[in-house]
Amino acid sequence: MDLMEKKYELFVEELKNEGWDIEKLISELMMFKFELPSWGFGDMGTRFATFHEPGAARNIYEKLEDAALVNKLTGICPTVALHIPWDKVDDWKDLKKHAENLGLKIGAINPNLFQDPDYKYGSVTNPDPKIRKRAIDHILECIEIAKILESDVISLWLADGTDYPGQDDFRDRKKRLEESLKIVYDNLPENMKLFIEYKYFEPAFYHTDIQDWGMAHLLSTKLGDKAYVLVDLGHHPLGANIEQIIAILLSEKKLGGFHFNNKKYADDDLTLGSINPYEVFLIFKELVFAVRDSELSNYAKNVRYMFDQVHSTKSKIEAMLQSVNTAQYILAQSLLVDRDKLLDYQKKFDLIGAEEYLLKAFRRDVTPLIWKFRKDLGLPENPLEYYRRSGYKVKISEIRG
Ligand code: PSV
Ligand code: MN
Repeated sequence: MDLMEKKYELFVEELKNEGWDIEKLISELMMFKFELPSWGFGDMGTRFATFHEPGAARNIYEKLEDAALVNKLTGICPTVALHIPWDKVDDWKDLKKHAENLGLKIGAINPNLFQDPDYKYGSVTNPDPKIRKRAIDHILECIEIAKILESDVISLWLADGTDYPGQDDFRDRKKRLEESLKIVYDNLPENMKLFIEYKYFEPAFYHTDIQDWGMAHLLSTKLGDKAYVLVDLGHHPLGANIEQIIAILLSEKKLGGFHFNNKKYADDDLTLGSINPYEVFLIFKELVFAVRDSELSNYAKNVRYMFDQVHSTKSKIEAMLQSVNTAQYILAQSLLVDRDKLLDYQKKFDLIGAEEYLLKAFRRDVTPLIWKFRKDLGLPENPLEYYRRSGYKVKISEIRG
């Protein structure tokens, strides 16, 4: 018996003594899938510079190939989000076939309403009806693309906002926003969801039109059952209690999905958990509680976990493998929190007991559980190390230049 097997047996023993069902934990772990962003594999930068990484994917076909490798090594990333027009191709059916041949499906379609000079003063909120129509038409085009690719999510983020007080009228902009989104919503097929992403500042500096989860929730509630809020972890002011936002949105069944990343100062797009892993744990705890709650379970199992990270200084494929590993590791830790046990401490107002109970799970070495998960699926024990030894990087550097 090798060392990992021994460790696993001890771990199982320990968990059994605490009343955990190991098979159930493994199947829960299996339930969580993480979507990769196409834009995380190409050369992307900051507004200061874009550094070229040798071998970085040059187009959507190559991005899908790199994403497929991440999925092959981790077993939990079967879908890839696209950004239109960054990933636009002439033949969508061919792209779909390419994805399928690689064992992938296309995930969320992200319209791009922030690059065109026409959107200088806004897209769907623009005072000019011609520009509003142009923006709406682009989203409708994305719905058509989603239909061909059999994607069931349109993920909307707006750069709309103003830079100076008095620049435009808040209430008029809200009205235009609601009217535009209504047209989009009415064109969604039955099985398609609209995710509404918020961001409290940037690129507009005075106000943004969908500034926080309250506004995204208001819009999605007015629109209807197919509209949900998307939480990008980097889109909150410093110190915001994101796990509370998650709990509230879950209780309203209005959380659609995530854009995982981590921030230090602003929308830094750093890898998940690199700055504050405890926050990630507390967020996952809310998700695990919801998945285990009979009233919320069916809905909560459909929440989408997507990464929205741009690795301008880290090696891209490695950073993605690192992120997926972090997500799964912290998820495994949060699976080891039993809500009823926590409630017992809460009922007794035992603050220290409750916190220590959480910290015990957060500090736990869950490597044996992940090891078993990967072994059962025939995956490498350590995807990142496997990748580093695989020679893939050298190969793509040669081929792609
Ligand atoms: C905006 O900051 C954002 O989070 C949106 O999700 C965009 O689609 C994405 O980043 C692309 O960079
Ligand atoms: Mn995002």
